Amino acid sequence: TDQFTLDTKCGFVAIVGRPNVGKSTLMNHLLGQKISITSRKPQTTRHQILGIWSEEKTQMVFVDTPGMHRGQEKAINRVMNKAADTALTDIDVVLMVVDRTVWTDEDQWVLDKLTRVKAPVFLVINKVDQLDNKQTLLPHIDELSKKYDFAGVIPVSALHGHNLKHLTDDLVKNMPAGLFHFPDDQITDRSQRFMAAEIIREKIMRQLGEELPYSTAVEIEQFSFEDRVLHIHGLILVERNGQKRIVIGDKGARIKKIGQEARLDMEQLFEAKIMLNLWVKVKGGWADDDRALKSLGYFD
Ligand code: GDP
Ligand code: K
Ligand code: MG
Repeated sequence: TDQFTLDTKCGFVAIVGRPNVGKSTLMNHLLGQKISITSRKPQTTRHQILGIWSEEKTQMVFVDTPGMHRGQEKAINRVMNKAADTALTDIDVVLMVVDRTVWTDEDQWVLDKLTRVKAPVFLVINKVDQLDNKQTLLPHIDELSKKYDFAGVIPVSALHGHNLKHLTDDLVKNMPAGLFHFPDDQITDRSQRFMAAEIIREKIMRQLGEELPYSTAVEIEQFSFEDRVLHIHGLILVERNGQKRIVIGDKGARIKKIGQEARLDMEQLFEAKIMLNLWVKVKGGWADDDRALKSLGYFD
């Protein structure tokens, strides 16, 4: 019999790049689901998140990484860099994402880290929708192609989904034979509780001023179904009293808006009616405290 003939492929694809080039947006669009939170602010992604893409014979497991960056001062930065490094072992393809026609020192720093990776590296030039002059793209692709022996250089718009089919086809070709690692209807390795906390954090990142988002964390205290309604209690942790006032806003307007937007995303992702309650609590210095990070799930 041919019962043992392996006709499926499965592999891991790491998405790397400096902060804000669109790694999480790319993963979400490849999956057709919002798995990883995104915002205009660097360091939105704090955790390594798997996004699982399956079709009949192929499964690709995308690893969205916190952006690689050089700042090591705070514990949270160390953890984020470690997560990005870990993503480079045991992977079959690397997608290095860059922004349009700019190549920065940080891009070079990321590329230098990739020289020890054995897997093929595809360069994804993202945000081409923002190019004023499309003529600059071809010479730029030529120039970047000389920097490294890339398996391919692919211009895309992650936000608008341009050219992503091309990218997916190239990736599928590079997947090794193997059994699926996950059930074909699973889209991420993270729990629904974790996803709920991330959605709340995304709304905070998007709605609040520059200084605040980095000193915020979210804990889910309750996540349970009652009468077919999903009841979620989220605790927003900030470092100072002033920050608490900002998150709550004038007569509670800000936290209400954060809650409304988060609830809409949750209803879509969990396909359920949601009752969401949010609280804000001051918990000093959590971003620089390994123990606090551990309790929030930043360490395994
Ligand atoms: P990451 O830090 O690399 O994960 O970047 P994000 O995915 O969080 O994206 C950073 C910002 O770039 C967000 O505001 C995205 O909406 C935006 N962005 C991502 N991809 C594109 C794109 O293809 N075109 C445009 N115009 N914006 C994009
Ligand atoms: K970002
Ligand atoms: Mg990200």
